[in-house]
Amino acid sequence: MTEASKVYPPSKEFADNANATIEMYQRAEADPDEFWAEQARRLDWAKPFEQVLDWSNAPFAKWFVGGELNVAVNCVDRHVAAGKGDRVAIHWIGEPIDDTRDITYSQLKDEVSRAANYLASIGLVAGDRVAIYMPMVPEAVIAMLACARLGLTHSVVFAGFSAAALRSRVDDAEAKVVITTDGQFRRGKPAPLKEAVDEALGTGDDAAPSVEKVIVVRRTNHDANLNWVHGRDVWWEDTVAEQSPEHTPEAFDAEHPLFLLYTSGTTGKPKGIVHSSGGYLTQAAYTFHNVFDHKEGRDVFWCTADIGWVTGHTYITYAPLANGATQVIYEGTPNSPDEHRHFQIIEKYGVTTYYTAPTMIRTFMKWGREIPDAHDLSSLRLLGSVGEPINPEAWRWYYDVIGANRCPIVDTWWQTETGGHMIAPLPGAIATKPGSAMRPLPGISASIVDDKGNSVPDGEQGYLVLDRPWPGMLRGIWGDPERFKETYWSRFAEQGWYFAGDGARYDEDGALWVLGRVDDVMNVSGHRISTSEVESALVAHAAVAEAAVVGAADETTGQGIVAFVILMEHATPGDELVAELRQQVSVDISPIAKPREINIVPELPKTRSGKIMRRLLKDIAEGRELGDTSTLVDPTVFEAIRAKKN
Ligand code: 6R9
Repeated sequence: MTEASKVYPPSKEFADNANATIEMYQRAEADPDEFWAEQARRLDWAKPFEQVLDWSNAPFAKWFVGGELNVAVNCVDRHVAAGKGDRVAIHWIGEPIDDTRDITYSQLKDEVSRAANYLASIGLVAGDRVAIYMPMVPEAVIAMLACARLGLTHSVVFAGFSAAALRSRVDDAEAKVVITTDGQFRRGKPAPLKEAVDEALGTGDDAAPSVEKVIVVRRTNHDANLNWVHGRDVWWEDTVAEQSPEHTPEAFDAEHPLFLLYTSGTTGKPKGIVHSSGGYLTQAAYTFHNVFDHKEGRDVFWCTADIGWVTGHTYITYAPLANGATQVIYEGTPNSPDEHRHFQIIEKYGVTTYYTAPTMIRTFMKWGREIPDAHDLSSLRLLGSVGEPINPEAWRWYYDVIGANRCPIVDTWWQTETGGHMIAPLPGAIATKPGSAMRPLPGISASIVDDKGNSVPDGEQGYLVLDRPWPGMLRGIWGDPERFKETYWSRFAEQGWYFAGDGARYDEDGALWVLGRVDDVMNVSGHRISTSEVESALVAHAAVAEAAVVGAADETTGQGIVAFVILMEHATPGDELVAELRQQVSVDISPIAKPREINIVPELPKTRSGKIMRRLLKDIAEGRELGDTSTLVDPTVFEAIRAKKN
């Protein structure tokens, strides 16, 4: 096993000052309802809730029954009212150097109020849907909060998605408004964005039936006037910016749908995951405070995600702002203009808490430690990881090189569907282990079971299930309650458990290892091998920067393991290296896990959220036509991979 038995306890200093305590686990276990009620009181309620959880119509949950709140007020106004209006909420950093904006909580309140006033003025009412298709500009967060303020349900569509992807999401949600920008910066160059909206929304008979208005923020000064539809299209600068900064908010029911976020399933069209207001914000606020050990007025938080995926929703827009945090939002890519950009930002803004994905860390490893070493990163005190299992090799590099052996790493397992962190170490309260998400957070209950729902012994792989409801849980799939039940609740219907779709195991010390999607668990000659375990073994070799592994159909063994690897700059490709890599896997895991095929490739296909699209690699490995590539950052990567493979 590529599994470090070494445990990393927190430093005494960190532990002494940590927000979280070990006692929280017991307290939550003893009375989960009371524990969650206590967490909900982190928020300002216009009307207090009467009941913590109503699970009588499971799996349709109601949390904080009878309570009313305004999410935007909780994220913005209440901090201003508490005298923190001059605190910076957002250090916004544009991709072009020196294109920056600092936005205080007072300013944010004015901006959100203006946007809310405009959206109300065009007739939108609570419950209407608004699509947001924007790059990482402050107006994206402002637009989300303006929707929340009015009880409009937003649906953010990642600005890297195609026009077709946008259209299907707009139609499914019947969005009345689309908020976008003229263009966006991509690796130093401006690229059009409004054009994609025009293409998506169509004209004449083909026009998206629900859309009444398109609001365009000026970002790149692209000539967005080209296809301007009079009556439909307006500039943000001419409309929102003209509004009054005063807006009186209304409170909404705790269960009011705050947003939809589309996520792709294994089959079929994307699902619009529905999130609530009170429960979602409670979990966001609670986890941010404890998992990121947030110290108000002192920390500078930076989550490198895009708002187009759930990490950006929860840990850029809602959780930091609900906690009155100061955060960095960066518009650009990590190598624009060069590979120093992230480290320059950490240094310049004194970032204390940095939250990114394993793929980013492996990319930094590939670029070499000289780059971070050239910067003063001593402001950092906590590091986070999210999105996929982090291989121990990358964990240790993150710990040593970025964290200078000083910063706890929180490996946070959660999903679009869970709303916020679910399995992660509480820093300062428990030790960490490279590659393990450690244990469910206080208030969260998970188990690892076989097909029939029996707990599997420690050390063995099983299915990860959540056996108790939690406040941030999805409330459904937009417009499709049957699919909601079928996708998440049918596998263990008898027990009433949520099936997460991930494989996991507990190790001998009781630490939980998430092994990736169960569809990523391969079956080779009857042996269950996780793609991420083989990837970890490959990446542990000094020549390998990044690896992706898929199970390809094999006549004799059921599945055969096919690996795609990116080499370190200094490595020499060739048969000898391939033999070494196979040997490495054989030694690290077992000869059964030895890849049938190792392809050395220049790049891997990834979504903007940093996930390797194994489904597509599988298509290549099995010699099929490629499936849907619409969610890829750079679909041309395939040409390069195919060229190498053939
Ligand atoms: C937040 C987010 C969810 C899937 C999830 C799992 C994988 C996320 C992980 C992790 C191992 C972690 N995943 N975090 N696997 N360790 N710390 O990523 O949401 O885009 O919905 O993906 O990502 O497979 O089921 P989402």
